[in-house]
Amino acid sequence: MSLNVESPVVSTASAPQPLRLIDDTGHAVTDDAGGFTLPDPLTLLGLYRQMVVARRFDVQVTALTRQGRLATYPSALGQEACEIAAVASLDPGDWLFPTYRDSIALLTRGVKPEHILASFRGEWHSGYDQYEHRIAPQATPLATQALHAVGLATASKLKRDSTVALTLLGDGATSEGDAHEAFNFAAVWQAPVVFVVQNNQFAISVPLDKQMRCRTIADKAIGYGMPGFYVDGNDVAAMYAVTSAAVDRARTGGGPTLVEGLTYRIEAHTNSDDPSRYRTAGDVDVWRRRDPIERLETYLVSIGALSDRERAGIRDEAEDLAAATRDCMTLPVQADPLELFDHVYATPRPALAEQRAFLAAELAEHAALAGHTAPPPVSTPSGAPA
Ligand SMILES: Cc1ncc(C[n+]2csc(CCOP(=O)(O)OP(=O)(O)O)c2C)c(N)n1
Ligand SMILES: [Mg+2]
Repeated sequence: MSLNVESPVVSTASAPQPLRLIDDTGHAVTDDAGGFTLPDPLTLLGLYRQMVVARRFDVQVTALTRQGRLATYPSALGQEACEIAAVASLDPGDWLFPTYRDSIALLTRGVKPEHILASFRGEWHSGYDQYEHRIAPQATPLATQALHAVGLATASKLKRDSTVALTLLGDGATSEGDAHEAFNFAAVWQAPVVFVVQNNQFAISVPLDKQMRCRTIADKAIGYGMPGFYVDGNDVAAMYAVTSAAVDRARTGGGPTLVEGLTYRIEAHTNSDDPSRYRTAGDVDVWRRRDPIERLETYLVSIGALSDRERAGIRDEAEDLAAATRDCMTLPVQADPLELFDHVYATPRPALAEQRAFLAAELAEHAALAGHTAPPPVSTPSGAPA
């Protein structure tokens, strides 16, 4: 029997059109949009501001990796509509369960750049106060955060409070067992949780059609017994309308929803990936032309809701944030290498204790060679002095 992994996708029906409220040319969609309506201009202006600021942060952090000042950063360039709409749908008391890709979601929820970058600088995993921001640590093991979100949502339901959990997942993550368990438990327990799948069409180098054979990820919701929405993930108006409705539904006892945002990862998977090995510059250009920010900008200008002065003000705000982001790279990294062994087991295992002792001896030896009595100065992940 052949696994037939290279055969083309056999779909029983053609892919549907994603739900959208503003099309890629910046015009309001007049056809039926599944009962969803355009958010008011003030809400859209707020989303526009957050997207512009978030993109500036993202571009700045990517630049820091290219300068060798930051070891790694998974960019969300092009995915701002999904990220910002998801965060904007939540109340301050709700919980967000993000991935490594979702730093701009953290930023939009009020986490400071230096606290976001703590983990990318190798300082500490999750450098922000999770309880203050109600944001779980950015998950690197795929889809694990979806189960955590269902757990929190189920607890919220049992306690009869009104907290909703929203989790961001990648398209690739939906192939993980954890995602299926999360979807199933959420539906069976009618947990107040929203799954926002950012279908950026790649799991590193693997395109979506090499890892699933159904039309859309949203279709999968049917199998679990929850509503699923296939949305234009570069249309922030549609993403916001759908995720807000899903959050409201969860809060009022309606159970979970799966929202798929069809978008595109414009940058490499991370700065250590070379995407030219698996996609062409032409493919990327097609999606650059569907830019979520330009689309909303065109619409807002056309209805007179965005003036040149407002645009300049937002740009200044974004530049200030970029400067603050650069500045935080000069802060010393407060990392103690021996912390690596903490919080692994409640009672340290002998093998780990041995490794810890080995590292401690090595650090002491380096300190002695460098003429220090204390541990050597900590350097940034790129090796440059902090
Ligand atoms: C459980 C697990 N398996 C494999 C990996 C390695 N890995 C890191 S990112 C990635 C691709 C994920 O793709 P997707 O879910 O689409 O998210 P994206 O990076 O596109 O945002 C893989 C396979 C991992 N982090 N966790
Ligand atoms: Mg992906």
